[in-house]
Amino acid sequence: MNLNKLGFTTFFENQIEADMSVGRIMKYAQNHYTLMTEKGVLAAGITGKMQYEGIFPRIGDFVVYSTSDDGSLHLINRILDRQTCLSRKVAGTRSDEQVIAANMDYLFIVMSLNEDFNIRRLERYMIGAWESGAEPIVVLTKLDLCDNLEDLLEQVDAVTFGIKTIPISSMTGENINQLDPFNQPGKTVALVGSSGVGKSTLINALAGSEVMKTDGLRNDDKGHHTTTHREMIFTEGAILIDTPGMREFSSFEGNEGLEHEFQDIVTLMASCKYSNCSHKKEAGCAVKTALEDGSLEASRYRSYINLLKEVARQDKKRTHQQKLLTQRDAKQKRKSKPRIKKWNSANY
Ligand SMILES: Nc1nc2c(ncn2[C@@H]2O[C@H](COP(=O)(O)OP(=O)(O)OP(=O)(O)O)[C@@H](O)[C@H]2O)c(=O)[nH]1
Ligand SMILES: [Mg+2]
Ligand SMILES: [Zn+2]
Repeated sequence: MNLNKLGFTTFFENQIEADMSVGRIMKYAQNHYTLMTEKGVLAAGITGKMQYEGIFPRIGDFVVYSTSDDGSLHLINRILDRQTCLSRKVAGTRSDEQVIAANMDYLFIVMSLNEDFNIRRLERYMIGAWESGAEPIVVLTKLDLCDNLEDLLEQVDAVTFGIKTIPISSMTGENINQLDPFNQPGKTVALVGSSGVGKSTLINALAGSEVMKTDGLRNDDKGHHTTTHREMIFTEGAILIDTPGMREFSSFEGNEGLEHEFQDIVTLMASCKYSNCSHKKEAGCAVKTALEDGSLEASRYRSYINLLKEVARQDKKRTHQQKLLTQRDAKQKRKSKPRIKKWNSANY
Protein backbone atom coordinates (compact mmCIF):
# COMPACT_ATOMS: atom_id res chain seq x y z
CA MET A 1 0.00 0.00 0.00
CA ASN A 2 1.15 3.46 -0.93
CA LEU A 3 2.29 5.46 2.13
CA ASN A 4 0.07 8.43 1.29
CA LYS A 5 -2.94 6.15 1.38
CA LEU A 6 -1.81 5.23 4.88
CA GLY A 7 -2.21 8.84 5.94
CA PHE A 8 1.54 9.49 5.84
CA THR A 9 2.06 13.24 5.34
CA THR A 10 5.06 15.58 5.34
CA PHE A 11 4.55 16.01 9.09
CA PHE A 12 5.75 12.41 9.49
CA GLU A 13 8.09 12.37 6.53
CA ASN A 14 10.10 15.19 8.09
CA GLN A 15 10.84 12.99 11.08
CA ILE A 16 12.65 10.20 9.24
CA GLU A 17 15.57 9.44 6.96
CA ALA A 18 14.91 8.26 3.42
CA ASP A 19 16.13 4.70 4.03
CA MET A 20 13.91 3.98 7.02
CA SER A 21 10.98 1.57 6.87
CA VAL A 22 7.71 2.99 8.12
CA GLY A 23 4.45 1.32 9.09
CA ARG A 24 1.21 2.22 10.79
CA ILE A 25 -0.24 0.37 13.76
CA MET A 26 -3.52 -1.32 12.84
CA LYS A 27 -4.03 -3.30 16.01
CA TYR A 28 -2.15 -4.93 18.87
CA ALA A 29 -2.51 -7.48 21.60
CA GLN A 30 0.03 -7.38 24.40
CA ASN A 31 3.30 -6.78 22.60
CA HIS A 32 2.26 -8.17 19.24
CA TYR A 33 1.62 -5.44 16.76
CA THR A 34 0.01 -5.55 13.34
CA LEU A 35 1.42 -2.98 10.95
CA MET A 36 0.24 -1.74 7.60
CA THR A 37 3.25 -0.96 5.44
CA GLU A 38 4.07 -0.34 1.80
CA LYS A 39 4.75 -4.06 1.61
CA GLY A 40 1.40 -5.02 3.07
CA VAL A 41 0.43 -6.22 6.54
CA LEU A 42 3.27 -7.31 8.86
CA ALA A 43 3.46 -8.68 12.38
CA ALA A 44 6.04 -6.96 14.57
CA GLY A 45 7.35 -6.69 18.09
CA ILE A 46 8.99 -3.76 19.87
CA THR A 47 12.55 -3.42 21.09
CA GLY A 48 13.47 -4.32 24.63
CA LYS A 49 14.50 -0.71 25.16
CA MET A 50 11.01 0.54 24.32
CA GLN A 51 9.50 -2.07 26.62
CA TYR A 52 11.85 -1.11 29.42
CA GLU A 53 11.08 2.57 28.97
CA GLY A 54 7.34 1.91 28.76
CA ILE A 55 7.03 3.36 25.26
CA PHE A 56 4.22 1.51 23.53
CA PRO A 57 2.85 2.19 20.05
CA ARG A 58 -0.89 2.70 19.86
CA ILE A 59 -3.51 2.43 17.10
CA GLY A 60 -2.81 4.97 14.39
CA ASP A 61 0.83 5.51 15.30
CA PHE A 62 3.44 5.70 12.59
CA VAL A 63 6.48 3.67 13.56
CA VAL A 64 9.94 2.97 12.23
CA TYR A 65 10.80 -0.72 12.08
CA SER A 66 13.69 -2.92 11.03
CA THR A 67 13.67 -6.39 9.53
CA SER A 68 15.97 -9.31 10.32
CA ASP A 69 18.43 -10.39 7.58
CA ASP A 70 16.36 -13.39 6.59
CA GLY A 71 13.29 -11.15 6.36
CA SER A 72 11.27 -13.13 8.88
CA LEU A 73 11.22 -10.80 11.92
CA HIS A 74 10.16 -7.19 12.22
CA LEU A 75 11.01 -5.00 15.14
CA ILE A 76 9.56 -1.56 15.86
CA ASN A 77 12.20 0.75 17.25
CA ARG A 78 10.63 4.18 17.24
CA ILE A 79 7.26 5.94 17.31
CA LEU A 80 7.03 9.09 15.21
CA ASP A 81 5.68 12.18 16.96
CA ARG A 82 1.90 12.21 16.91
CA GLN A 83 0.04 14.90 15.05
CA THR A 84 -3.17 14.36 17.00
CA CYS A 85 -3.98 12.05 19.86
CA LEU A 86 -7.10 11.16 21.81
CA SER A 87 -6.29 9.91 25.25
CA ARG A 88 -7.75 9.53 28.64
CA LYS A 89 -5.67 9.86 31.69
CA VAL A 90 -5.37 6.96 34.00
CA ALA A 91 -4.06 7.62 37.46
CA GLY A 92 -1.50 5.34 38.99
CA THR A 93 0.43 4.22 35.95
CA ARG A 94 3.81 5.38 34.85
CA SER A 95 2.78 6.62 31.43
CA ASP A 96 -0.32 8.10 32.88
CA GLU A 97 -2.37 8.34 29.79
CA GLN A 98 -4.26 5.81 27.82
CA VAL A 99 -4.04 6.57 24.14
CA ILE A 100 -7.27 5.63 22.40
CA ALA A 101 -6.21 6.59 18.88
CA ALA A 102 -3.42 8.58 17.28
CA ASN A 103 -3.03 10.65 14.15
CA MET A 104 -6.66 10.89 13.16
CA ASP A 105 -7.84 13.84 11.11
CA TYR A 106 -11.42 13.59 12.29
CA LEU A 107 -13.03 12.35 15.43
CA PHE A 108 -16.58 11.09 15.07
CA ILE A 109 -18.27 11.43 18.42
CA VAL A 110 -21.02 8.89 18.00
CA MET A 111 -24.18 9.15 20.07
CA SER A 112 -27.52 7.57 19.37
CA LEU A 113 -30.76 9.48 19.10
CA ASN A 114 -32.52 7.06 21.42
CA GLU A 115 -31.46 5.73 24.83
CA ASP A 116 -27.83 6.77 24.72
CA PHE A 117 -28.59 10.42 24.05
CA ASN A 118 -26.93 12.31 26.88
CA ILE A 119 -25.74 15.90 26.64
CA ARG A 120 -23.53 15.71 29.72
CA ARG A 121 -21.70 12.76 28.21
CA LEU A 122 -21.30 14.63 24.96
CA GLU A 123 -19.67 17.51 26.82
CA ARG A 124 -17.03 15.15 28.13
CA TYR A 125 -16.26 13.77 24.70
CA MET A 126 -16.07 17.30 23.35
CA ILE A 127 -13.41 18.18 25.93
CA GLY A 128 -11.38 15.17 24.86
CA ALA A 129 -11.85 16.10 21.23
CA TRP A 130 -10.58 19.65 21.75
CA GLU A 131 -7.54 18.26 23.53
CA SER A 132 -6.88 15.70 20.80
CA GLY A 133 -6.21 18.24 18.07
CA ALA A 134 -8.46 16.39 15.60
CA GLU A 135 -11.61 17.94 14.14
CA PRO A 136 -14.68 16.73 16.02
CA ILE A 137 -17.89 15.79 14.21
CA VAL A 138 -20.95 14.76 16.17
CA VAL A 139 -22.63 11.79 14.49
CA LEU A 140 -26.11 11.09 15.82
CA THR A 141 -27.14 7.54 14.97
CA LYS A 142 -30.44 5.64 14.82
CA LEU A 143 -32.29 8.49 13.16
CA ASP A 144 -34.88 5.90 12.10
CA LEU A 145 -35.81 5.43 15.76
CA CYS A 146 -36.16 9.12 16.60
CA ASP A 147 -39.23 11.30 16.47
CA ASN A 148 -38.02 14.46 18.23
CA LEU A 149 -34.96 15.31 16.14
CA GLU A 150 -35.40 19.10 16.21
CA ASP A 151 -35.45 19.18 19.99
CA LEU A 152 -32.38 16.92 20.29
CA LEU A 153 -30.42 18.89 17.69
CA GLU A 154 -31.08 22.06 19.63
CA GLN A 155 -29.72 20.45 22.79
CA VAL A 156 -26.57 19.34 20.94
CA ASP A 157 -26.04 22.74 19.44
CA ALA A 158 -26.15 24.34 22.89
CA VAL A 159 -22.96 22.49 23.87
CA THR A 160 -21.09 22.16 20.57
CA PHE A 161 -21.25 25.74 19.26
CA GLY A 162 -21.85 25.05 15.62
CA ILE A 163 -19.46 22.15 15.04
CA LYS A 164 -20.79 19.78 12.42
CA THR A 165 -23.59 17.56 13.68
CA ILE A 166 -24.92 14.90 11.36
CA PRO A 167 -27.96 12.75 12.20
CA ILE A 168 -27.82 9.46 10.32
CA SER A 169 -29.32 6.02 10.11
CA SER A 170 -27.11 3.09 9.22
CA MET A 171 -30.28 1.04 8.85
CA THR A 172 -31.97 3.12 6.17
CA GLY A 173 -28.80 4.81 4.92
CA GLU A 174 -30.34 8.24 5.50
CA ASN A 175 -27.76 11.07 5.48
CA ILE A 176 -24.79 8.68 5.37
CA ASN A 177 -23.62 10.58 2.29
CA GLN A 178 -23.23 13.69 4.47
CA LEU A 179 -20.19 11.95 5.91
CA ASP A 180 -18.55 11.79 2.47
CA PRO A 181 -16.41 14.91 2.97
CA PHE A 182 -14.62 13.08 5.81
CA ASN A 183 -14.61 9.63 4.28
CA GLN A 184 -11.73 10.39 1.92
CA PRO A 185 -8.64 8.37 0.95
CA GLY A 186 -5.60 9.26 3.03
CA LYS A 187 -7.74 10.69 5.85
CA THR A 188 -8.12 8.96 9.18
CA VAL A 189 -11.36 8.93 11.15
CA ALA A 190 -11.65 7.57 14.69
CA LEU A 191 -15.09 6.68 16.03
CA VAL A 192 -15.76 6.94 19.75
CA GLY A 193 -18.88 6.69 21.88
CA SER A 194 -20.78 4.42 24.23
CA SER A 195 -21.32 0.75 23.58
CA GLY A 196 -24.24 -0.05 21.33
CA VAL A 197 -24.59 3.33 19.64
CA GLY A 198 -23.72 1.81 16.28
CA LYS A 199 -20.05 2.64 15.66
CA SER A 200 -19.23 -0.67 14.02
CA THR A 201 -22.50 -0.65 12.08
CA LEU A 202 -21.58 2.78 10.73
CA ILE A 203 -18.09 1.56 9.84
CA ASN A 204 -19.65 -1.25 7.82
CA ALA A 205 -21.94 1.25 6.12
CA LEU A 206 -18.99 3.52 5.26
CA ALA A 207 -16.80 0.64 4.14
CA GLY A 208 -19.63 -0.80 2.07
CA SER A 209 -19.09 -4.29 3.46
CA GLU A 210 -19.17 -6.27 6.69
CA VAL A 211 -15.70 -5.38 8.01
CA MET A 212 -16.66 -5.27 11.68
CA LYS A 213 -18.81 -7.55 13.74
CA THR A 214 -21.88 -5.81 15.14
CA ASP A 215 -24.56 -6.87 17.51
CA GLY A 216 -27.56 -7.63 15.35
CA LEU A 217 -29.87 -8.39 18.25
CA ARG A 218 -29.30 -5.55 20.55
CA ASN A 219 -30.76 -2.09 20.49
CA ASP A 220 -31.26 -1.14 24.09
CA ASP A 221 -29.38 -3.65 26.22
CA LYS A 222 -26.12 -2.10 27.31
CA GLY A 223 -24.88 -5.19 29.10
CA HIS A 224 -21.93 -6.06 26.93
CA HIS A 225 -19.50 -4.74 24.38
CA THR A 226 -19.45 -6.12 20.87
CA THR A 227 -16.18 -4.57 19.79
CA THR A 228 -13.51 -5.52 22.30
CA HIS A 229 -10.37 -4.16 20.67
CA ARG A 230 -9.45 -0.98 18.91
CA GLU A 231 -8.78 -1.60 15.30
CA MET A 232 -7.86 0.29 12.16
CA ILE A 233 -9.76 -0.56 8.99
CA PHE A 234 -8.65 0.34 5.50
CA THR A 235 -11.46 1.15 3.08
CA GLU A 236 -11.77 2.64 -0.39
CA GLY A 237 -12.44 5.91 1.40
CA ALA A 238 -10.91 6.90 4.71
CA ILE A 239 -8.94 4.84 7.20
CA LEU A 240 -11.39 4.11 10.01
CA ILE A 241 -10.55 3.39 13.62
CA ASP A 242 -13.19 1.44 15.53
CA THR A 243 -13.08 1.52 19.32
CA PRO A 244 -14.95 -0.46 21.97
CA GLY A 245 -17.68 1.56 23.63
CA MET A 246 -16.64 3.62 26.60
CA ARG A 247 -19.21 4.06 29.29
CA GLU A 248 -17.92 7.47 30.00
CA PHE A 249 -15.08 9.50 28.70
CA SER A 250 -13.30 10.90 31.68
CA SER A 251 -10.06 12.23 32.97
CA PHE A 252 -8.66 15.29 31.38
CA GLU A 253 -5.21 16.73 31.20
CA GLY A 254 -6.05 20.19 32.38
CA ASN A 255 -8.21 23.13 31.69
CA GLU A 256 -7.60 23.73 28.02
CA GLY A 257 -10.25 21.40 26.59
CA LEU A 258 -12.57 22.26 29.44
CA GLU A 259 -12.38 25.99 28.75
CA HIS A 260 -12.89 25.42 25.05
CA GLU A 261 -15.99 23.32 25.62
CA PHE A 262 -17.41 25.72 28.22
CA GLN A 263 -16.51 28.92 26.42
CA ASP A 264 -20.00 30.30 27.09
CA ILE A 265 -19.51 30.05 30.85
CA VAL A 266 -15.88 31.19 30.76
CA THR A 267 -17.00 34.32 28.87
CA LEU A 268 -19.78 34.99 31.36
CA MET A 269 -17.41 34.63 34.30
CA ALA A 270 -15.05 37.13 32.74
CA SER A 271 -17.80 39.72 32.65
CA CYS A 272 -18.80 39.55 36.32
CA LYS A 273 -18.50 42.88 38.10
CA TYR A 274 -15.84 41.65 40.51
CA SER A 275 -12.86 39.78 39.17
CA ASN A 276 -12.82 37.50 42.22
CA CYS A 277 -16.56 36.80 41.95
CA SER A 278 -17.53 33.42 43.42
CA HIS A 279 -20.72 33.42 41.30
CA LYS A 280 -22.82 32.76 44.35
CA LYS A 281 -24.34 35.93 45.70
CA GLU A 282 -22.27 38.86 44.51
CA ALA A 283 -24.00 41.81 42.88
CA GLY A 284 -23.25 42.16 39.21
CA CYS A 285 -22.53 38.44 38.74
CA ALA A 286 -23.05 37.64 35.06
CA VAL A 287 -23.35 33.90 35.76
CA LYS A 288 -26.11 34.44 38.29
CA THR A 289 -27.97 36.73 35.92
CA ALA A 290 -27.70 34.21 33.07
CA LEU A 291 -28.92 31.41 35.32
CA GLU A 292 -31.87 33.55 36.42
CA ASP A 293 -32.92 34.64 32.94
CA GLY A 294 -32.48 31.09 31.62
CA SER A 295 -29.79 31.88 29.05
CA LEU A 296 -27.49 29.54 30.97
CA GLU A 297 -28.94 26.18 31.91
CA ALA A 298 -28.41 25.21 35.54
CA SER A 299 -27.46 21.65 34.55
CA ARG A 300 -24.73 22.89 32.24
CA TYR A 301 -23.33 25.18 34.89
CA ARG A 302 -23.34 22.34 37.42
CA SER A 303 -21.62 20.12 34.89
CA TYR A 304 -18.84 22.68 34.44
CA ILE A 305 -18.30 23.11 38.16
CA ASN A 306 -18.18 19.33 38.64
CA LEU A 307 -15.68 18.88 35.82
CA LEU A 308 -13.49 21.66 37.26
CA LYS A 309 -13.47 19.79 40.55
CA GLU A 310 -12.68 16.54 38.74
CA VAL A 311 -9.69 18.09 36.98
CA ALA A 312 -8.43 19.54 40.25
CA ARG A 313 -8.80 16.17 41.98
CA GLN A 314 -6.95 14.42 39.20
CA ASP A 315 -4.17 17.00 39.15
CA LYS A 316 -3.66 16.40 42.84
CA LYS A 317 -3.65 12.63 42.38
CA ARG A 318 -1.17 12.86 39.53
CA THR A 319 1.17 15.11 41.45
CA HIS A 320 1.07 12.65 44.32
CA GLN A 321 1.71 9.67 42.00
CA GLN A 322 4.56 11.52 40.35
CA LYS A 323 6.13 12.18 43.71
CA LEU A 324 5.93 8.51 44.65
CA LEU A 325 7.44 7.43 41.34
CA THR A 326 10.30 9.93 41.64
CA GLN A 327 10.99 8.66 45.16
CA ARG A 328 10.94 5.06 43.92
CA ASP A 329 13.29 5.87 41.04
CA ALA A 330 15.73 7.60 43.38
CA LYS A 331 15.65 4.60 45.72
CA GLN A 332 16.28 2.19 42.86
CA LYS A 333 19.16 4.30 41.60
CA ARG A 334 20.77 4.28 45.03
CA LYS A 335 20.37 0.50 45.23
CA SER A 336 21.81 -0.20 41.79
CA LYS A 337 24.87 1.98 42.33
CA PRO A 338 27.95 -0.27 42.70
CA ARG A 339 29.39 0.07 46.14
CA ILE A 340 32.96 1.15 45.94
CA LYS A 341 34.91 0.13 48.95
CA LYS A 342 36.81 3.00 50.36
CA TRP A 343 40.53 2.64 49.87
CA ASN A 344 41.94 2.03 53.19
CA SER A 345 45.64 1.63 53.82
CA ALA A 346 44.84 -0.73 56.69
CA ASN A 347 43.78 -3.33 54.10
CA TYR A 348 47.29 -3.72 52.89
N1 LIG B 1 -32.40 1.14 14.18
C1 LIG B 1 -31.10 1.29 14.08
N2 LIG B 1 -30.27 0.43 14.70
C2 LIG B 1 -28.93 0.61 14.57
C3 LIG B 1 -28.38 1.68 13.82
N3 LIG B 1 -27.03 1.60 13.90
C4 LIG B 1 -26.76 0.52 14.65
N4 LIG B 1 -27.89 -0.08 15.07
C5 LIG B 1 -28.01 -1.29 15.90
O1 LIG B 1 -27.43 -1.02 17.16
C6 LIG B 1 -26.84 -2.20 17.71
C7 LIG B 1 -25.41 -1.95 18.14
O2 LIG B 1 -24.60 -1.63 17.02
P1 LIG B 1 -23.01 -1.78 17.00
O3 LIG B 1 -22.57 -1.21 15.70
O4 LIG B 1 -22.59 -3.15 17.33
O5 LIG B 1 -22.62 -0.80 18.19
P2 LIG B 1 -21.16 -0.34 18.66
O6 LIG B 1 -21.22 1.12 18.92
O7 LIG B 1 -20.13 -0.79 17.70
O8 LIG B 1 -21.03 -1.11 20.05
P3 LIG B 1 -19.65 -1.62 20.80
O9 LIG B 1 -18.87 -2.36 19.79
O10 LIG B 1 -20.13 -2.47 21.91
O11 LIG B 1 -18.98 -0.38 21.29
C8 LIG B 1 -26.96 -3.25 16.61
O12 LIG B 1 -28.05 -4.06 16.92
C9 LIG B 1 -27.21 -2.45 15.36
O13 LIG B 1 -27.95 -3.18 14.42
C10 LIG B 1 -29.28 2.60 13.18
O14 LIG B 1 -28.90 3.58 12.54
N5 LIG B 1 -30.62 2.35 13.36
MG1 LIG C 1 -18.50 -1.98 17.88
ZN1 LIG D 1 -19.93 35.88 38.98
